[in-house]
Parts: sequence; structure tokens; C-alpha cells
Amino acid sequence: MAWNRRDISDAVQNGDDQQTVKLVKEAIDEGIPATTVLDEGLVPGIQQLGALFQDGEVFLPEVLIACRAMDRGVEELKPYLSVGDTHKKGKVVLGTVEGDLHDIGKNIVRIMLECGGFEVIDLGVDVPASHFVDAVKQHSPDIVGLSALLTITMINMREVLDALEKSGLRDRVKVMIGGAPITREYADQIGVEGFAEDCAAAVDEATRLVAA
Ligand code: B1M
Repeated sequence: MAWNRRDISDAVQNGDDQQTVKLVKEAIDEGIPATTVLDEGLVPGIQQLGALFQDGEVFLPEVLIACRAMDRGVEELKPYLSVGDTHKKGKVVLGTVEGDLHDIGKNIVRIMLECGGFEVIDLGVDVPASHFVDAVKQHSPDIVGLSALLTITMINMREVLDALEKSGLRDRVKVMIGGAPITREYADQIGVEGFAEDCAAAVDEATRLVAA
């Protein structure tokens, strides 16, 4: 069957993980670039469901089931997102800030960074500032990457910066932030070195930061 971005989006919204994986495989077999399948099929699927969730037309269980389908689809794409660069460009400690459980975007950023040649230590979701500090001490990364999807949790990015400062580690790392509510203005306001609005830009920004 010919590639149809709408079918993949529908499969994600329906929470049909088997259909999502099947359509992703078919698109790849047809030679559609993995980033196109991601950006034009999978991501719009979860975003459209988010709009329905906001309007009260679907409920939390449907969103969670759709997230599982999205994750399976992204996993299927992972080998094809690779640019085949095995050289490690740098090390990134990555996590979603405290109070925030959203990780779909953060996981895609992780995959894209790995495919782009970075080693990534993923601390998961709802990560307290102190855990970022511990991870910097333990892994000596080049970059600390912070993700937030809620306006009420993006302020916790500042707490991570404060904790790094207090521990005397702030000068040893570059900090890059991202997530739906995050803007370049916010990044400048809190004084971080890097900002990216999507996963492809995150790889470019991380590459710029390690070269700087
Ligand atoms: Co929630 N949620 N959610 N949610 N959820 C949003 C974010 C929301 C916009 C929905 C809405 O109301 N329209 C809204 C936030 C409003 C706001 O604060 N401005 C919201 C809310 C309110 C909530 C709850 C409070 C709902 C409730 O309980 N009443 C609750 C909070 C829970 C918590 O975190 N404490 C909640 C819960 C959930 C679920 C658990 C059901 C689920 C998350 C499951 C999971 O992640 N495992 C969920 C989902 C799925 C969403 C939506 C529908 C989709 C988010 C997503 O995955 N997008 C979202 C609505 C929407 O986006 N339309 C919504 C796809 C993803 C690929 O994009 O994450 O933006 P994104 O990532 C992009 C970029 O932002 C960027 O690159 C990624 C890939 O290109 N990026 C980075 C991300 N991190 C980066 C880091 C970087 C660089 C780039 O550098 C380090």
C-alpha cells in the first residue's frame, strides 16, 4: 500500500500499535525517509489526539494507549534514523524536569542525538535538580539537556541551573533546553547556552555547543 501520512496518524490516534508498526515498516520499505514518517505521520498523530484531549473529546486512557503506539512506531524507525556516525561527538545528560511526566519528545530527542553521534545518559522523567547534579558529577557530560512540556514545570529548569551553580558545576557544562512551551526568549532569560524547538534542531544545537 502506498505511503499515507494520514493512516499512520490515525493508527497512533486509535492506539493501534500493531497497525502503527505495520504502516511504519511499509513506509520505510517504500523508501520514505524515516524523518518524514516521524514528522508527518507519527508526531501529528499524537498532537491531534492532544487537541481532542484538550477539548474533552478523548480521555487519559486513550492518550496513554496512543503514546504506546507512538513509542512502538518510533522504536521501529530508530535504525533508519541513524546517519551511521559511530564517532562520539560528545556526552549529553538528558531528562524531563521535576514534576513533568512527558517523555515522548524527550525520547525522540534522545534517539536523534544518539543517531547523530552523541552518547546520551537518559535520566527519565520527573527528575529533581539534585539528580542532574549527581549525573554531572558521575558522567562529566558536555551538555545537560532539559525537557519540559508544562508551563508549570518549565520554571524547574531554573532550579537545575541554580543547583549546578551551587555545586560549582555550572561552568563545566553547557545547558540546552526544549519542549513545547520553551522559546528562545525563555532560554535567553534563564541564561542557558542552547535551545532547540524540535529533535532535528536539537542535534544541530548540541553539535554547535560541543564545538563552541
Ligand atoms: Co499532557 N499536556 N498532560 N500528557 N500532553 C500537554 C503538553 C498539553 C499541551 C495538552 C493540552 O492541554 N493541550 C498540556 C500542557 C499545557 C501547558 O502547560 N501549557 C498538558 C497537560 C495539561 C497535562 C496534564 C496536566 C493533564 C492532566 O492531568 N490534567 C498531565 C500532566 C502530567 C505531568 O506531567 N505531571 C498530562 C499528562 C499527559 C499524559 C501522561 C497523558 C501524556 C504524556 C505521556 C508521555 O509523555 N509518556 C500526555 C501527552 C501525550 C500530551 C500531548 C497530547 C502530547 C505531547 C507529546 O508527546 N507531543 C500534549 C499536547 C500536544 O502536544 N499537542 C500534552 C509529541 C512530541 C513529539 O512533541 O513533546 O513537544 P514534544 O517534543 C518535541 C519538541 O518539543 C522538542 O523536540 C521534540 C521532538 O521534535 N523537544 C526538545 C522536547 N524536549 C526537548 C529537549 C531539547 C530539545 C528539544 O533539548 C534538551
